[in-house]
Amino acid sequence: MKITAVEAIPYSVAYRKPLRFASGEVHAAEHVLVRVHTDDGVVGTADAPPRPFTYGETQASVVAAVTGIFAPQVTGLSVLERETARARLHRTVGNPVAKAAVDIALWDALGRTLGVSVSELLGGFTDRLRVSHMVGFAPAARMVEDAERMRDLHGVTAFKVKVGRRPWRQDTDAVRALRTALGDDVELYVDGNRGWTPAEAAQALRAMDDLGLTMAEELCPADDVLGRRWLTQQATIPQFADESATTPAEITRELLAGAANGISIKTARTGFTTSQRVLGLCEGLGVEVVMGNQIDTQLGTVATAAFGAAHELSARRPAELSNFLDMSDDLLAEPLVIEGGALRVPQGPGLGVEVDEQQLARYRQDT
Ligand code: MUC
Ligand code: MG
Repeated sequence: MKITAVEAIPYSVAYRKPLRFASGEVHAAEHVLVRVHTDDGVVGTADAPPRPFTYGETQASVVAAVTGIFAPQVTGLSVLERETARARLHRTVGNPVAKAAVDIALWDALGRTLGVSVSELLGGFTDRLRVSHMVGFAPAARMVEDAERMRDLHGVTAFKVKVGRRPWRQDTDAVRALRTALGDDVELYVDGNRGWTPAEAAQALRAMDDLGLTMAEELCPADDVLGRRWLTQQATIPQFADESATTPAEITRELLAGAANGISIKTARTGFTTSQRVLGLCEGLGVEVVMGNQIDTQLGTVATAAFGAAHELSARRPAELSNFLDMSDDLLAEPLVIEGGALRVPQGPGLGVEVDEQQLARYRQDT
């Protein structure tokens, strides 16, 4: 059960259709595959998607942090010593995506060692999640086509629409076009990725008041401390925090300040061990969570699904699990399937999925 090595393998897989949003755009999954090896020959695996525009991490910085700092700190620990591993990782500030991947790979190794699914180890609440699809920036008609394709091919009936462009009317018009085309039975909510000022956000929310949105995520810059509080206090739908609330301490501050009333949990940035703390905090403070997407590959999606399905609170809302469908290829041996608007959590030991070594050899960038 002892960790003998931790690898960090940079790789790149292109997107067929890039995702565009207010803080950036992603054309290729330039990620890092993290693998934890144990002395029993077990290998735990996780995906690290660097997001420089959110956390400052890059593919090279994730490789450097994992191999240079974290691997020596966890090598020699048992895969059962997850709290010790977490404490050691947290001696270093920042680097959330690198830390999260080491944590998830460790849980995968633990599940494989015990022969149990990680989702069951974490809580085992359900074995499937309803799926929400993120619709990126495009002309309104193309955004409608994207959502209709997801509904027709995969039965998806919940959509997170990217907003935060200027002028804001192009976004409110696109959300209106989606509501008109998809009807009242689908769930729509919006994510601004910090694109609007509080005044723009308030105007845009008023312009969408009749569209039955269920929530709005991160409409304004995280540093607009009073502006975000002002917006949340007047909004008629819950305001969810994503980039402004990436640690338990930030989440506590945002919620107690009245600057948010829901939290996006991303396993890509808080792994499983810290995501459980985030979830407990949200439950204790009585706010909803959404399982968010960090533009995840299939492996990243499996981690989000394993965690989301493990607990009652994280399984309530549709989880953002579908954007891997826009990638040109993937590393997993068996593709994930979204059917009837839901994703079934893979059931094997650990995360229940295998990386295809030939695919990894094809896309890795370090050889
Ligand atoms: C989101 O919820 O903001 C966009 C960038 C990223 O890291 O995650 C996405 C989705
Ligand atoms: Mg977001």
